[in-house]
Amino acid sequence: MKNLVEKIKNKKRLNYDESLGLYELDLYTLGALANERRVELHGNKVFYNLNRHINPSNLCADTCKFCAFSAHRKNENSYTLSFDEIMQIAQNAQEGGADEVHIVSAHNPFIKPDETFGIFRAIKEKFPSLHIKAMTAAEIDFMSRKFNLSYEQVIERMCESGVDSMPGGGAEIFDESVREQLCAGKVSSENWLKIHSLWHQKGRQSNATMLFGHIESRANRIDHMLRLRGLQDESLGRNNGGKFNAFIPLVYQTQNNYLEGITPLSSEEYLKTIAIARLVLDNIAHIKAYWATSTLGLAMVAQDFGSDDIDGTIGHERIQSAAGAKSKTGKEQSEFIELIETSGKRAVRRDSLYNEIA
Ligand code: V47
Repeated sequence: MKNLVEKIKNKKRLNYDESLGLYELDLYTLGALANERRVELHGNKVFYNLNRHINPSNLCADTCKFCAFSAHRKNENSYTLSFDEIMQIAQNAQEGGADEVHIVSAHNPFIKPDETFGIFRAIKEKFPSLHIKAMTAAEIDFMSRKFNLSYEQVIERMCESGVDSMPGGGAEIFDESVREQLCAGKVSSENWLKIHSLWHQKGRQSNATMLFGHIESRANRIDHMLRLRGLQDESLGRNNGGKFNAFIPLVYQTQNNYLEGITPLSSEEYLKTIAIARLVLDNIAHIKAYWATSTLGLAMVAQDFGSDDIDGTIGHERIQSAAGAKSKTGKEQSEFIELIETSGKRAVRRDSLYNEIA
């Protein structure tokens, strides 16, 4: 353990065994090491943004066991927002001062690519100041298979229609055997990484998530982080601006889905994983404690354990709140600022690519 701590202090890259070994450190030693790295990178800043989530439909061809948001066609709770409804949400977002719309849909086979791209184009034309963060790699893979388009073609159309960056969803856990149990039939790990790589090759930026606290092991989490670190090395090596901006560990929410008997993740395990992410992902600038899955209180504590971001105000959150998270109604900027400032840190409103907004 002494050697491992030395290696971290000397900023040496950690291998698989060393990364996994970090879980054996006590929480406070680990947290202090991660905090040191966080302070070097970001000082006492805590980043947040003003955003609005838009989920055009919950009607889904896939049946991921962890998901409480998706609905089958014959389920009376299934919905698909109209073009006008989506435009109205975007207008409200802009009028409410949001900088970003985060648009993620279930894999609805009845929505044609022209409709999806038409919405992005219309939002960009009418509200050019809104950054469009849209389409997970899982959605891109689904559209590609369903409508016979290559990944390159889907990505080209995203760029043409005004999508600015990609969200990090759909990554779940990369280990193939766990993935098979959780979300068989959805985008493979290899293709999730390939799609982000193609996006980065265009000089574009994206995020990466990891869903944890279900049936995965600690080793699976480390494997997940190392695959992201590997891709980020390649993307940064191109030097064209394409990269992952943030790593977002999502705490699995346990209600209303098809995974049974899962003990909710402890706060200690959450904080250890945030700290380990900060130390292992030496090439990803930001570690986001997404308040919707961790609670805002724990997201704030995570700011002393390696994280530097709490995500955004959201507006109306549907995915995690369907599975029990207390995130349905979003947050006010004033609450973020008050919490961050009273914790002795500096609240920094950012845009979607981490440029600071005065
Ligand atoms: O990929 C689904 C997750 C994700 C559950 O890029 C669940 O800035 C917890 O990716 N418990 C979508 N999580 C959300 C997402 C995201 C969120 C915030 C910011 C960004 C970003 C991306 O939601 C899915 C899936 O892993 N999810 N069900 C659940 N029961």
